[in-house]
Amino acid sequence: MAEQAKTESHDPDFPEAFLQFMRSGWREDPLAVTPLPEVPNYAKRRAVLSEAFPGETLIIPSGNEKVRANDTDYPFRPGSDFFYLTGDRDPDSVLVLLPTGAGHDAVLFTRERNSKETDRFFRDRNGELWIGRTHTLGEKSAELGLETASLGALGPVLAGSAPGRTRVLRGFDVNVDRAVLAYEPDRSAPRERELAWVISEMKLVKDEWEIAQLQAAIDATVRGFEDVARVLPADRSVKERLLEGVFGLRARHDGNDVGYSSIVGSGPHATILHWVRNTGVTTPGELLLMDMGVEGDNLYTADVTRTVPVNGTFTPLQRQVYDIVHASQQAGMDAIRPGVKFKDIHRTCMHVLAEGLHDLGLLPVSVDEAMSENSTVYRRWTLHGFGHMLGIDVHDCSNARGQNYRDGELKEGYVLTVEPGLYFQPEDDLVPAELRGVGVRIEDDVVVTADGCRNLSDGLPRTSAEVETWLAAQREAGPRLPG
Ligand SMILES: [Mn+2]
Repeated sequence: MAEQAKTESHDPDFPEAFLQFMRSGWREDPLAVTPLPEVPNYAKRRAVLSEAFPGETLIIPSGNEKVRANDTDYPFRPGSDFFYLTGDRDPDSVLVLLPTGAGHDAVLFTRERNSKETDRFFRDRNGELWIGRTHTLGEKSAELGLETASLGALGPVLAGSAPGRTRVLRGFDVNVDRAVLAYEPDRSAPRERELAWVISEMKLVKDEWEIAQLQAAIDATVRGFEDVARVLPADRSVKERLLEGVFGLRARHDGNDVGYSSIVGSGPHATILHWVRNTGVTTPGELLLMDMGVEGDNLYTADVTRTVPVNGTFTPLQRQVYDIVHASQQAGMDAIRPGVKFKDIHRTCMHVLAEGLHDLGLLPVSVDEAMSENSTVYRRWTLHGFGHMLGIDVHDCSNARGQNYRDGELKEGYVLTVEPGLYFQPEDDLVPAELRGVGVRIEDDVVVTADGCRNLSDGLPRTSAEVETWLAAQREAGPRLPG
């Protein structure tokens, strides 16, 4: 049964003569494999994790492929924590840290090749004839600097790991979750959460290599925004999806993909925080909000938002709203330095927004009252926080404990977004008609330095005047393709 490769209903049959013919006459060319230059980074991280859990078995899966429809899957992306610790990109792989006297041995359990030795080579949709050459266990080991073993050997390891001395990163691999539950059904959730938060908190401080990865992703994102500006007409409508597609082309060409679904919100769509349907069209005279980020080759992602006037010039009211948001963002950036509380940056940004809302005549109470903890009515128009950590995940470090993130202090090497916004819903009867359907967000990615922060996305304009000049210059330069 194991050798019975799956055949789809639309696949032709396999007559015996054909099977025999396909089983011979193939050459095996050697594959040149060299260790990835970033291997020492992954090893260093595994050593930190090892120290946090002496004597325990740690199980961190890559995750399984997800069905899109019938026999087609979504493009696979490895689990972020797994990738952070291994550099491996394959589905179903599982990193196991096995305790030894002096620490842990790291073993990567991973799929074997469906190479030419069995009919899977040409019959299975995971066969190499279908998907291309994959690595042998030895080749993968050489490339990742990590001991490898066949996925088939994982079961006994899971079954043999000591109850109460094993932790699994759950929710990625159904087979691993099920196997561990089978021998330890009363596993306590806090132990599992501890593994997740330790890894998340390891990721808070980015080293030089990681900052270089983020910078590369952000630089590609800057080029992507330029590409989009160059095809955005000032005097006629185009589909939001044209802009999404142009940016997506840049993301696939210069990086791995987009780091999250691009938000391209024209006019009132700009007030919908996660507008990813992108079914609208641009309208001259309205604003266009674009929240887009390239995920680089090593899976670090940018997260950048710009709001531009489609016809090239802000109206006085659009400019007033834009300038409030910009002032809020600038105040946040000015406040960022090591030792400052994450919550205080939030408060700084929101205070500027609340003052702006007061100036627009919208706040029903004083700025101070609106800012008090038991009011926060200004949030009707600000909706979200000032920003979040950024890394391999667009919302990085999301399992970190509150005391080290939302309630914690910033440290040198943190990378975070600063992204205040103002959003006036089309159906909001508490704002004047001319504000309804206006949404503005400005989002940049900054790294905390010894005495402040550095804006990694300063390749894009931020002030209203700079945005107008930049948009005009891009249009003047004309459309371009990556490459
Ligand atoms: Mn963001």
